[in-house]
Amino acid sequence: MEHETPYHSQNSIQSLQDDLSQDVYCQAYRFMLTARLLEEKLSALKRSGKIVGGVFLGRGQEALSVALGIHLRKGDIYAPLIRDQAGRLAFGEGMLDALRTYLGSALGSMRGRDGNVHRGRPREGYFAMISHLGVMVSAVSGALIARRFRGETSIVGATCIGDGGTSTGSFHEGLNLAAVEKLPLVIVVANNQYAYSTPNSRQFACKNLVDRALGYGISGHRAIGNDLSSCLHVLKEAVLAARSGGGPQLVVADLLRLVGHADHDDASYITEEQKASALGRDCLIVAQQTLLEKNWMTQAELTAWQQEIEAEIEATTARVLREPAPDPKEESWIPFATSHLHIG
Ligand SMILES: Cc1ncc(C[n+]2csc(CCOP(=O)(O)OP(=O)(O)O)c2C)c(N)n1
Ligand SMILES: [Mg+2]
Repeated sequence: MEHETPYHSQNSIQSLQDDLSQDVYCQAYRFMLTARLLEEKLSALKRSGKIVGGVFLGRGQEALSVALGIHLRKGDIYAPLIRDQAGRLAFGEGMLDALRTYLGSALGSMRGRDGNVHRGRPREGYFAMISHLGVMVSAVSGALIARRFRGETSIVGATCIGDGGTSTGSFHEGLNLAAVEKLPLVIVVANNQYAYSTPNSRQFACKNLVDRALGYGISGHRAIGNDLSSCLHVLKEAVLAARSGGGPQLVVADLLRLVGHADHDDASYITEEQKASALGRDCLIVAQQTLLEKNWMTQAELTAWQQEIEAEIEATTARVLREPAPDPKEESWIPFATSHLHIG
């Protein structure tokens, strides 16, 4: 039986460009472009044998990722996952820290001891990823309870997981706890239609993942995942609602992952029909078109940004490649697990 959804989603999903701020849009676009170009470089470094371990790309998901990161502020908790390079940059991570972790530099935030996506600064509320499935939902919920014990208010904790992640026990436990405790938690689901190669039809039986919000007694929102305008609007609304006492907010955005799960996956299971549909539009191209149509940027300015960012990526990579690797004899390293106990 179908139920009436109490979500603000139906308003949000329409094209909400009217009160869109040019500054925020341009800033968000720059983070998206930086993430895309940085990940292209990381992919090349992986192919040339300079990066050990997995390189996961956020291609096609940058608009959603940046929209969350840009609406968080200092003091908030952010647990980015494997496709969140854009959100990480928007939350304040420099590309230097990203490259240092991927390339194993001793000067990075993980001191070369933990690689790639497993990077963060837990004491600053920027969590290093444990797993890209549901577990960060529980980690952020727990951290929000700790913050509440300390009397901290007006903060938000957020993470962005995949559709596959919503099928795990940790997602349900973490979200249920957050709902009961009315925690200021924002969970963004990047519904890219596949959990690795398993299609949604074999993953969940509800009509739309946002319907799950009803079962938990929390607010649900829908966004158009490859439309930066929609993502910015919906995330602004969700983060504000959580910050002002509205309890957990579930945001579900439909999109298509424009790459495989990782570099070993050719994504041949994504159908041609899906790629040709509205879901398959590249969010970066959509954002570029909006910038040009609204006369917010010229083609020359877009090209100049691209050149500037490429030059910064090349210079930062060269710098990091000259940095030392960790010394196995060094004993001052605080084990990763212990550093996680000191939240905030
Ligand atoms: C705890 C855990 N269980 C299972 C896996 C195996 N696994 C790798 S990817 C994946 C599906 C992820 O799907 P989704 O969250 O939709 O991510 P996507 O690749 O689509 O972004 C699974 C089950 C894992 N890596 N970790
Ligand atoms: Mg998925």
